[in-house]
Amino acid sequence: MLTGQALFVDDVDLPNMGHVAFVRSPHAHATILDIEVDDAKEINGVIGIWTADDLGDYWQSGPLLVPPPPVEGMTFNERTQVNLARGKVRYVGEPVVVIVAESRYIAEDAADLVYVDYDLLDPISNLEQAAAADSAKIHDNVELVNGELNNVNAHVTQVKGDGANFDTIAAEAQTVIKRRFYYDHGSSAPMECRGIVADWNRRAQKLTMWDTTQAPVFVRNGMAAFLGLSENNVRVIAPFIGGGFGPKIMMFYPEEMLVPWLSMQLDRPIKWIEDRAEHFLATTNERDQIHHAEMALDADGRILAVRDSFLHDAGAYAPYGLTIPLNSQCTLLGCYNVPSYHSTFTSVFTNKTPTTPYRGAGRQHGVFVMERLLDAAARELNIDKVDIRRRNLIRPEQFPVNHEIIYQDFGPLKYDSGNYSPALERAVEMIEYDAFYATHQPQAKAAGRLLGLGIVTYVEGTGIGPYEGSRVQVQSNGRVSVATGIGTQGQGHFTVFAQIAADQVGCNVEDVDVITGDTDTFHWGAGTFASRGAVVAGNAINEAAKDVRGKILKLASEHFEAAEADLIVSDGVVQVAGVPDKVISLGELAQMANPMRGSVKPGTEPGLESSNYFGPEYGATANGVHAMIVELDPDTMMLEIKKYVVVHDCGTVINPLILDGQIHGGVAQGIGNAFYEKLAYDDQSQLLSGSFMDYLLPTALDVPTMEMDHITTESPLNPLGIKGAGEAGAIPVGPLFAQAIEDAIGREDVEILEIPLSPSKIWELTR
Ligand code: MCN
Repeated sequence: MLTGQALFVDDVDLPNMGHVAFVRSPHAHATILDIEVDDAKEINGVIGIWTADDLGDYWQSGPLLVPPPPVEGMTFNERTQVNLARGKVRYVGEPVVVIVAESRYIAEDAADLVYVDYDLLDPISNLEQAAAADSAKIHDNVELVNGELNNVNAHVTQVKGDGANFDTIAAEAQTVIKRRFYYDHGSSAPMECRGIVADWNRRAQKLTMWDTTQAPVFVRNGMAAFLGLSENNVRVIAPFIGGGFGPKIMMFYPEEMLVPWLSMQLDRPIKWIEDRAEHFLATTNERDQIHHAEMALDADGRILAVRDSFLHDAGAYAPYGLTIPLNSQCTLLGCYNVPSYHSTFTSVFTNKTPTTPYRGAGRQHGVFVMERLLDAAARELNIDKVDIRRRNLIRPEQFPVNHEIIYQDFGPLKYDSGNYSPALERAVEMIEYDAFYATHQPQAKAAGRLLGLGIVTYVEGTGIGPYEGSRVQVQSNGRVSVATGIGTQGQGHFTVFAQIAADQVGCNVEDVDVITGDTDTFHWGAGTFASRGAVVAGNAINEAAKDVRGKILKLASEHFEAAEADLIVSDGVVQVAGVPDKVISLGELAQMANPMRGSVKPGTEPGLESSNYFGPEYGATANGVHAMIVELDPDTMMLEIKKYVVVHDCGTVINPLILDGQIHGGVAQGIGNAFYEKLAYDDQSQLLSGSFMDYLLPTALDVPTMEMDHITTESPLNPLGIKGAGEAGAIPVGPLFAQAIEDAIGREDVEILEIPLSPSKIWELTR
């Protein structure tokens, strides 16, 4: 990758390839009166132009990706995205016309000559406005919920314990903390935007698709179904990808649906590469939520009950389902004993780009609410902020913990295992909590400097099913190949999966070749999301490699006429213990397992090969603590991170270097989301920060060196004892910033209830 030799989608260059440009809506909410394409068709080099009317039945989108959870009494209005807008546009950037030309230049020129006549409707740019009973309707036939909530995608209530009686509990509590919280939109901003090349080979009746997807098997299955092909006649390759971070799981984007269809229509390869401006408008993003949350506590600061009601912004369509708000609802409970919980969310349609999971996938919203409520309670009850957390942590003997509500995998929200207190105490020690408050902060204050400390905890539900699979094979040259169905976006899967296979088989890690993200190489699986690769694909590889090891031992024991127990497999050779000349390489054994003379006996198979699968009973819960010290410039409110500490528990660590890299990356994104980045919309739902001139990503200068430590609490749910880690860095950074900045400002009347922050936001708050 670093030398530019890796294959990215834009590197795929096929003979006779047509290039796509889209005409996208410049308006957030409008009726389409007329579309005029004749002038565009006149341009030399234009191959074809399609509007929704030209697509026949294909104008409508595919099915919902994740169906609604089985929560009793919920409302769910399914509105998936259409492939090209017909009659109405619902967000800026929605595709209206698709053009194929001999080059992208020609296609873009033609796009300029397409005239669309719009009649403007009231755009809905804000969540509370969208939900108001008298607001404009974004979709037809979406009835008011409870006679008052408009534009509802979903309305879901989940209750734990005595949560329904929150008012009674609150009446007897020492204190009740009640706040409104706001978490704004953000973009995942990968280095590489989306891209698709599709090549329909009529003679072979085979569609090959290179796609920047995180879920190649799902895309293969979906495209086969939409195009009326067998799954074996579609090959989806997810090559190297410049970052996925969630939005590249989304199926099916209109572009993903249309490019293969166009290849079949035109009988030639078709390519579409998303540019950055399109990415800001047309790739899903995440974040907008407004919470009204309450926490009842006793005099010792123990949580008695929490009640939360929140609005979640689905955007103009909700093709993905309810993963984000469900994650917010579930992750809010965090590391704490919350005996009673009442949570309602209303996912509403707005005239904005659809929202789908982005690293953390709604978990950070829940953590923000919980940690901020605890901070406010600590202040009110005059309890130290670490103490209030200590008093509420779930204890090791309480696991497994069943929270009684439904999680994103549709099973009950259960924590499999954990040891939360040592992680908190280690972070307290590493950030030098006591010394900070005894010495550093008072000294700084005396010198007119604003130093603040933040310390927050979180859980991350990881490693959910349904399953992944793997095929492990010893090749006749002695190399071991591993194939799995998930895609890779930079998580280091090639290394860690090789480690797992090498450990099991008994070879060197350099002798393992890993293939991910090619549906012709491995047929089954789900994809890379929800920090599940290590747990689910990792354990599938472990199982398949175990089988292969069994075959190696069996064959070698026959060959040497020695008991399997006397064989040692390591460094790619099998040896009879204590007999140095009885040694054979794995390559030679693989050749013997594929006989050119004699036969493979009934009930046995050729080769040293196995496919195996792993599906966890439910997700493994990782946890952690982030702590940081910041200094605020009192004149500019610019912030400097003096120290950043992460203590993390993801069970068995496969590769400490990769794990640290994952956490660095997550924290960097968390810092961006907490302090720099914001998808700012005006009241017409026009994006104001749609380029990197305005959408501010943190750079290496803004992201601090991190000090890290790991606690290991193995998950009982998988043989390797792993929990996922891919999103952990990003999850608790918002409340961490809020707490540390509040602490630096050090005024009773300044409380931070929204994310993202910025110097100007802090300035406003302090004035
Ligand atoms: N790992 C480990 N030991 C553990 C847990 C994980 O060594 N106990 C390693 C894994 O083997 C893997 C990596 O850490 O190499 C991440 O593992 P895991 O938590 O299973 O996450 P996934 O492999 O499922 O990756 C998805 C996750 C998600 S959901 C997002 S979003 C995200 C992330 O990974 N997107 C990323 N990290 C990313 N990193 C890069 N470079 N690019 C992205 O798009």
